[in-house]
Amino acid sequence: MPADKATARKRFEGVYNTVRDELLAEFVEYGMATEAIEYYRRLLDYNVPGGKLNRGLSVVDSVAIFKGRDLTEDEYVKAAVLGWAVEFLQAYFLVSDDMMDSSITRRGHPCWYRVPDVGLIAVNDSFLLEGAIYQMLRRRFKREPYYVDLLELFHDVSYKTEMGQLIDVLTAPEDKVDLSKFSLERHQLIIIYKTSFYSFYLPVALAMIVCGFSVAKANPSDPDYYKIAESILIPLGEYFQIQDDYLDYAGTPEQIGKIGTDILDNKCSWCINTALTVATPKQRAVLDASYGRKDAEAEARVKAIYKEVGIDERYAKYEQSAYERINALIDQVPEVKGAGGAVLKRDVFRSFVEKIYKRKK
Ligand code: GPP
Ligand code: MG
Ligand code: MG
Ligand code: MG
Repeated sequence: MPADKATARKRFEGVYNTVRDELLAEFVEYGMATEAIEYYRRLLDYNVPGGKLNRGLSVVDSVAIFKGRDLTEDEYVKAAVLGWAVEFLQAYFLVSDDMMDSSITRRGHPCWYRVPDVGLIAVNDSFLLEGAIYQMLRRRFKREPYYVDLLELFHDVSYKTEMGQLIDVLTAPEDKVDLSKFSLERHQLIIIYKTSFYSFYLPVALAMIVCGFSVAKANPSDPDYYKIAESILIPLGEYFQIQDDYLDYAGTPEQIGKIGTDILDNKCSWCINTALTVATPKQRAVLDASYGRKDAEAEARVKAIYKEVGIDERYAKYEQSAYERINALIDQVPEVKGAGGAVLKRDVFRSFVEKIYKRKK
């Protein structure tokens, strides 16, 4: 990792320690039992830091790009707390997603629900992770004129992600494999809702709110900056989730920090949908008989068909075309001044693309 990136990460992680200590201090103030305080600390440290931190760091980076200068200490801490709020949201989703997906490992460690003494308590733990977001926001932003905008954004994006998770799991019933239910259109709907809004739109929209892009238009003729941002960040999120789907099949556990479960779990993933569009009747019969079965040999047969139909080459082609298409969209962003004086800079979007292009984890 380049030195400046490592320094940025360190500084950002310093704010996590502050936030965690404030949350723990609240537990003390509420008179929580010592064992609950210790459990809560373990829950936070196990699940919140330790990821790639792309989403959280993007809030800080986006605020700095919008402002076009170094941030003051107060501006930095505010942006970093919002970044950590996104990371808490992600932790909340991942703790529950891993239970729903029966996953084994996450970030190179057992999934939280599989840690001894945790089990189904992880359901409540995920609620605590979500609740912590609103404690953090209240402490730092209650007096800001945009406080309600922040709350509404978190609520709205959470709801959309939960809708996405709903169609993800409904399209992947454990006991009824029916590949005719799958399609690239269904896949697109799932990934826009389950991933794009919270992973890409949310960090930039948060930065926009603190930089003074008004949520309500001052004049009807003003451009809708949030819609412009969404029109780039949603396709970018689709690209990111297609990478996630591909790496679930092609990545090693050492590389991606998790063991892929999409084939076993009957998931409506980009790989199976792409294979279905080109499979011969014979290959299709193997997929019908082997997909979504909790059985390593059946999984290997599906992977063999993926190889036969050239998934790796198809993915490389997809990745290149997505990269070019998204860059062309970014070229069209109008870099004009918003009502608060901030400019919707193209570099905010470009820095995202560069963070994920050809990622291997
Ligand atoms: C990623 O899906 C989507 C989420 C983590 C959103 C979950 C939303 C909830 C409301 C729980 P995934 O299952 O492909 O992710 P991974 O591969 O990391 O398990
Ligand atoms: Mg999952
Ligand atoms: Mg999932
Ligand atoms: Mg996945």
